[in-house]
Amino acid sequence: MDQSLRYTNLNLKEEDLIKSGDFVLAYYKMKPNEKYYPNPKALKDYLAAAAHFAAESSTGTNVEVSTTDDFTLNMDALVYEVDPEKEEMRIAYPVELFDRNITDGRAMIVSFLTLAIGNNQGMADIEYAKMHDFYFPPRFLQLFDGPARGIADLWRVLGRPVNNGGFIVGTIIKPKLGLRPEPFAQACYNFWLEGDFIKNDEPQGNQVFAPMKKTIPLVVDALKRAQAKTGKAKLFSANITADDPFEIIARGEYILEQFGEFAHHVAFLIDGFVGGPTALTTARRHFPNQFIHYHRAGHGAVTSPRSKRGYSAFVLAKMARLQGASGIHVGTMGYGKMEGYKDDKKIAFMIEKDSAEGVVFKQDWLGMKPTTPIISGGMNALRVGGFFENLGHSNVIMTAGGGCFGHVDGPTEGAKSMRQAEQCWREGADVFAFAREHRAFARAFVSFPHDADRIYPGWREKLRGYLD
Ligand code: CAP
Ligand code: MG
Repeated sequence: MDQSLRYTNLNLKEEDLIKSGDFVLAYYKMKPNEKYYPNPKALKDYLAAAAHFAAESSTGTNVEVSTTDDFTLNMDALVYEVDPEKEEMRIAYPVELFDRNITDGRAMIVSFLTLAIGNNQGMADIEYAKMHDFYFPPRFLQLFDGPARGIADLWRVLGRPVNNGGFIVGTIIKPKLGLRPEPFAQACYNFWLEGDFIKNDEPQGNQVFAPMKKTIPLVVDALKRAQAKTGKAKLFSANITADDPFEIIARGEYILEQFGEFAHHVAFLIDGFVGGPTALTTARRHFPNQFIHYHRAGHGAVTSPRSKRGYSAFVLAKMARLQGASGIHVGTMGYGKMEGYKDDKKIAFMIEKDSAEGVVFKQDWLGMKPTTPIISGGMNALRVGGFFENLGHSNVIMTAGGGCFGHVDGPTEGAKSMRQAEQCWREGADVFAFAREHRAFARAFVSFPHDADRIYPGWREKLRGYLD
């Protein structure tokens, strides 16, 4: 059934939709299924597919229903722009479509997902559809929690300026799993002698070989000893992800109790993609004083450019800021081990600025606190310079697991090599001249020779005598 008369209106102008403040806008790459629409590049067929997509994403189904009344028609999502050749469509969703809390009237990402990336992902007549950008109008944007804490709170704990407080040297305790409490805490201590920030790896929690109630007290002890030894504050991002919100709360409360006077040194890690908006919001609302660290493990299933369904990493990051993530992993923009691209810096800009150009929509955040880009995935001292050259600044958290625990001289020197690498970039120094003066950085060449060959050809000759 062709529903395009009801669910499309190509006379609508995007600037008017934005000016009205009454619509959430979404931009998709969509291809109709040729079995249902023989000419998917033809406007008529493309509109028919887009109309069905909009119907299933708002007020309709695949047939007319007798109960539809005039008010219902006001709630229709409307396709207002298409380009069949480029497989692009834009849909305007009336703000009133989206669910609101009975507790405080606020809006929820889970409702945005259920509609805008819901049944429309599995429709027989749609070959694929993927959201690449969305826009929230002011009156809807303000219904989201946004971050309570941010990198400024971490810089404050570290005793740094709360503006441009600089690079936070982080790691992930590796191996990913398998360390029992004592070696885990020892790894923390060794890194903290030179590093700032440690996170649990995304699956680390309360495994039977490393019960949280044995591990966390030892981590607290390691933090105290490292702070005493270095005279510097140290940070720990503790994973509290679980299926049950009450478990999330129990973990967080236990950890804060154990950290005691240093509870403000604790961030809470939530595996936000697999845990979903409920997990993130449970942490955000129950622990508003803590930095909420959004790990996105699993996101590649839908965000990868190889996936033509779901939504992009850019959309994921925008949703994370709305949910209240203080920081989210944004990838390494082609400089690390995970798939990523230089242009992914658009993700970082969108979540840290108060107004930013997106893929197609400009988004004003109206003072919502920023979400800090967290850089992770195959990073080591040799990859740092290129990354920051692309991003343009180093006011981020970078967590290097293999980059620190794979350093030939261990995690203390690994942490030092990361800090030296950022300093080298920030000072615009010649890498080889800098390496000759900074041993931990020089030893990163020995630690990661394949990277060294690729990034700094001739390094063996140029650093001869400085590598031992
Ligand atoms: C990195 C990491 C992170 C990934 C996540 C890992 O370890 O801890 O989870 O970076 O990817 O388990 O691989 P390494 P992203 O530093 O040893 O690579 O940040 O892109 O979400
Ligand atoms: Mg990890």
